[in-house]
Amino acid sequence: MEKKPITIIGMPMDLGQGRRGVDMGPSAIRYASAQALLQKLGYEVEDLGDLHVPSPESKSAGDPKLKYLNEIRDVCEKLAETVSGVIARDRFPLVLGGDHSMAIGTIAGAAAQYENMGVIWYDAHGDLNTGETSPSGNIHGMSLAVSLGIGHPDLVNIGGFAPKVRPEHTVIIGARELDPGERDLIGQLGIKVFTMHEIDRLGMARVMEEAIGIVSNGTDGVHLSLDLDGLDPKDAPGVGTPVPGGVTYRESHLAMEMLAEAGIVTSAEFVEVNPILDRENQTAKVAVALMGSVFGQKVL
Ligand code: B3U
Ligand code: MN
Ligand code: MN
Repeated sequence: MEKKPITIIGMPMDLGQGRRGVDMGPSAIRYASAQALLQKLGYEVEDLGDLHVPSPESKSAGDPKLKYLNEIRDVCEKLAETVSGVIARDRFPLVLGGDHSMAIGTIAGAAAQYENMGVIWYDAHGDLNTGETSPSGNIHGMSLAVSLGIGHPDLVNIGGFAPKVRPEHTVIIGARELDPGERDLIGQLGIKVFTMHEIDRLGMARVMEEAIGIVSNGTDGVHLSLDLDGLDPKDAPGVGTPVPGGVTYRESHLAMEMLAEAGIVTSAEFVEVNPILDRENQTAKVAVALMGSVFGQKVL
């Protein structure tokens, strides 16, 4: 398979949620030797460093229903430009986070380069809230809705077009905590959600076969948005909102290996790694191990 050169972008984003430390996620993932692993797998890798994100202490949160809206809009615009530019140079953007509000920027940038992009949202949550339905006002719980064109216009129109992705090209994997408004939206839009129930019942192999079918049907690119809280907190404890009963380390590797075999992923982000809440950088190490599988690492 073609080994497209990889560009790493750090996004020290922590304005989309309330727990400090997730801005250090990119450093923790780099410290877990992401670049060295990818080079060992035969990729040419460049690292653009971190984009600038203002610290929450230097700003006021503003509207409690959409905290740090203006700041998140501005940094996501910048991330979108960066990601779009990387793809235009025929490289694979690999974005390190950072809280999940950054996906608004990553997806805007990738969708600018693909006509019809599929999205795999690997997460304990749906991130399908709006300012009206969110119980927290945290934008990291709204980023998938925004990418589907639903939410505050300042976020929805980042990059100058909307929506970025269509519900029929979107799958959520690992969901086990959804708010009432998110459930309504899933029903309205008909998004395919593989909750933990389906993963337990069908097994990860079957879930991934179906998921790959959905995101690659009629699409010319696929973005992987992997929230580490999709995994079980025993395997990935360093996340801001752990939810028990998650996807295991093994199942997650299988999922990533199947994506690599399918050869469909054209951009990726690994988000919500919070080293302050972690144990000896375990969650960043898991992120890097999963990256290895997405980029084709095999035992034999
Ligand atoms: N659904 C809740 C909680 C949440 C969303 N994403 C994370 N937590 N990581 C909310 O605030 O929207
Ligand atoms: Mn998330
Ligand atoms: Mn989550």
